[in-house]
Amino acid sequence: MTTLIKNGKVISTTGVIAQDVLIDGEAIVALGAPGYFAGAEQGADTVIDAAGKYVIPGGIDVHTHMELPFGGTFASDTFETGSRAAAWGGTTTIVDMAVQRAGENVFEGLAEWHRKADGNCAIDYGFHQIIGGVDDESLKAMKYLTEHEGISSFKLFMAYPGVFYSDDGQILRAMQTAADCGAMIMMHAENGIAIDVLVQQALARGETDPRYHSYTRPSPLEAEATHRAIVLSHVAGNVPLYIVHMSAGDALNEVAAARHHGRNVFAETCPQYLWLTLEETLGRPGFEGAKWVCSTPVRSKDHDPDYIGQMGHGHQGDLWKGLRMNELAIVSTDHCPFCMKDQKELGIGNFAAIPNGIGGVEHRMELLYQGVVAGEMSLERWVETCCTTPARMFGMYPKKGVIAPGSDADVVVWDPNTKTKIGINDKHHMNMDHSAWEGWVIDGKVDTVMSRGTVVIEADQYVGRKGHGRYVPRGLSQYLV
Ligand code: DUC
Ligand code: ZN
Ligand code: ZN
Repeated sequence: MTTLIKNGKVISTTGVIAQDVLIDGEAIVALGAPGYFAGAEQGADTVIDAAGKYVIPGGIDVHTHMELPFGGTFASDTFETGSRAAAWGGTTTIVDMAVQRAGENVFEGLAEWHRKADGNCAIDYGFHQIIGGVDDESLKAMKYLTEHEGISSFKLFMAYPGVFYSDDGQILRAMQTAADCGAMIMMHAENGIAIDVLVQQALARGETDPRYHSYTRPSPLEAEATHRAIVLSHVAGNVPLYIVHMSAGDALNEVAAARHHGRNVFAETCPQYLWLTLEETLGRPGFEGAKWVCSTPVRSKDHDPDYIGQMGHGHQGDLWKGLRMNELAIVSTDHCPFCMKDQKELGIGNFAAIPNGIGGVEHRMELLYQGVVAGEMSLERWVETCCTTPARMFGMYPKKGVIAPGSDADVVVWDPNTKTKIGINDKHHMNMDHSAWEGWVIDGKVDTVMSRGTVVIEADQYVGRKGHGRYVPRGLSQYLV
């Protein structure tokens, strides 16, 4: 099977160039000036005319939670529904979080995640491993997974005491182990012990609405945990540290300062923190705000009153600046969908019982493209933060994340001239009964999506198949070498 994508503009981290792309089987074999492959066009099995469109590497979402057990229920997307929705949004690889909790065996947790994903995915997938119980056995497993299972990144939690939480001693031990074997530590950086006190106090005052979810997780508790994680990673031998779902300007300042001091510290943010505010979402009257309960929380449009840092642009302005300055290297989604019915509703009358999570795997590429339209970032930076750096950061480059000879033919044709309407009765393919982005009409549209040379989305149709997606064993992070 050969495919020629002609007349498009190929976007890479370094430029936007008119180029044709030749694909043979599962791989990209050559790029040429427009018309260069005219001789091969006759013999090509498929020709895609990308005139007026962009040709970009398939998106890589390095932070998803399909079927995550949380708050007495499970995230509502399976690998089948969630990976299909990802494809609809121009994402061709996800890296999901396999789970181990205190008292559980890491290998069994990982095996369960393989069982859930194997034969069900529309696109390729890899795993990080959540270590919710740091002990001798799980530390040994971290080394084994890095060396033998293609899992080179481990998520720890400074929040959720009694569920996934690790104390500072456990964190330090896990970081030392990661430093020994070259792995990356991913950190959920919120001071969960202090948050739990604020939550209990709020509930005792009768403050039960969804908006109290954000008020009880103020940004200094994200900044403090970020700082503490950075210090611990330094003590553990400058182990690579990646702060997940960063939502606050004061936390970002900690990352910027650490990077300035030469520390191996990286961070991601997510579309919800770049575009949504507490006032417009979580703060809606009644229970509707539950749709936007996630952790870290969506924040106020202004800095919190006790914000420590540069006043002025609000958290969102800080995050966009961080993306431009590479203080934020990646945009992921933290895709963790829950329906309102029977799931978010568990928290009626008690915001702390609302399952935490927003579904977004379908919309990351679309929503970040709005940053290009709004002048917040360049086309090149869009591709860098959503496709190329995720591959490099998590050991998948150059197989993934770039349009180059020899790379997997994970390619998206992007139409910048058409609009997309997001909403439950419009564009929406995640297994949810609502959309966090309901009614948003945005610029640009996913036109064609290829996963390893196979077209999975074309002409507003899903033409892929369950089981096409393969497990991607990953190497060590390539960002530091
Ligand atoms: N945050 C969420 O919003 N959901 C799941 C886990 C997490 O850290
Ligand atoms: Zn988290
Ligand atoms: Zn997460």
